[in-house]
Amino acid sequence: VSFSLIVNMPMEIENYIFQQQQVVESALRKFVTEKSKKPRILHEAIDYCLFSGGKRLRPILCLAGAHTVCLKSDCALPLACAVECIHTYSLVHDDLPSMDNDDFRRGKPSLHKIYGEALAILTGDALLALAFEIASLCSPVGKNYPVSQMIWELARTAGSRALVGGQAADLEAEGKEIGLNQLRYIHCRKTAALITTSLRLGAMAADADKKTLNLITRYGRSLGLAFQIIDDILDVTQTTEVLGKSAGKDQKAQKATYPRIMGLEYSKKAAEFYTQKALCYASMLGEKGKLLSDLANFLLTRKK
Ligand code: GRG
Repeated sequence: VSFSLIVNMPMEIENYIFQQQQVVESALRKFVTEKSKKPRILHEAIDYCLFSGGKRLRPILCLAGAHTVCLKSDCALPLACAVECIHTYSLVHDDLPSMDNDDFRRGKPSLHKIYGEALAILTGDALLALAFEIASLCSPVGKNYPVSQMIWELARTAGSRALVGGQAADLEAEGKEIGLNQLRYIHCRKTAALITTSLRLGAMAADADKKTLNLITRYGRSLGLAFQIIDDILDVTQTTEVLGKSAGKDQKAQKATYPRIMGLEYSKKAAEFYTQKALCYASMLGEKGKLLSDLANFLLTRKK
């Protein structure tokens, strides 16, 4: 798949995000429709969750990681689509009755409410496999980071030390009183890891030097923590209708969140603190850090 990703900077961050969303949307469509459409019901389910109004944050960050290194870079597109497939799979499995038991996602019935639990598990499994199939199509611009290294990093991030590990720790903490350190441990794995890897993979595909990659990594960790805290704040401040969250949440074991442990005001300060940290790393990138600073500021003030 080849799309023109040439970005003319400076550009308003909202325009950048909108433009990259379109790029990701068409690339994902292409990757998915290239697949055999049988079994029909499984592919219908894949379409349902992959094209249901996600913000495409992780793929945009992946592309932004590449654009930070080289504005004319379109090499990260398969990786961008791969991280979105992993993110989507994690949401589908997270919504299952045995996990977070959510009936709604993005204002629409969760996948298992429409297709049943068994098919939702299989859809998640298929998306996880699809992520690696798509990622393997990446052709990095240089020789510093072979595709095998990027696939290794993606696998580590999806696995027991990060995404799945964070989810397991989250489930274990359910109904218990946990402290800020444990909450941070969960957030680092459940949220910040995939966000950081998205940025890193984009930068690696564009052949970032070691110093740039290091700063982008630190930026990603802080941005990821800020993103999760903002998500928890929005959960409290936005109406359930706007967020499309399950109205039955109260009947379930409450998950630990920043606002629940520290209160809303402290949580807002924490989100600002981690965003400032991200901004600091972006500024250390000099002129080329502008895109990442704009993205961090945008995410801090997001409303959904
Ligand atoms: C089941 C392996 C497995 C992992 C689940 C992703 C996850 C871990 C749980 C979902 C619940 C949650 C609060 C996750 C933290 C990450 C997060 C804030 C996800 C929502 O991301 P957005 O806002 O989603 O980017 P959209 O809908 O825009 O794609």
